[in-house]
Amino acid sequence: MSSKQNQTGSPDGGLVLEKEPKTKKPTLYRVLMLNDDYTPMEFVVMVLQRFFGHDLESAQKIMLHVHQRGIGVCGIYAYEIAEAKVNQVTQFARQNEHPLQLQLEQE
Ligand code: TYC
Repeated sequence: MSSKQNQTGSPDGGLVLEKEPKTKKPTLYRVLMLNDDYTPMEFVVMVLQRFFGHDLESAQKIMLHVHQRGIGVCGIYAYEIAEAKVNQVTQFARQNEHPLQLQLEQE
């Protein structure tokens, strides 16, 4: 057998290279936050830090954007995670008697 061959007799050992990689990227969703007239700014900033992992500066920036423009992006996640964030934050806001609303949007 030549040094370039192996037991299958072909140079690549019969290896079939996949045309497509087996891993597929998940469809991503934006978690959007809506403005309202009642939820305190400090509460929104705290939510952005606690549930979406933003630091204080980033959370304040997003909160002000939503306050001024009416809507903004909290984060981008696979569907199950995005949906869980919406449910957790909505529950937390209602427990604290705030009308804060979130939406999902496919990227
Ligand atoms: N508009 C609210 C206020 O003036 C603050 C606010 C910001 C509420 C962002 C919701 O998603 C929101 N207290």
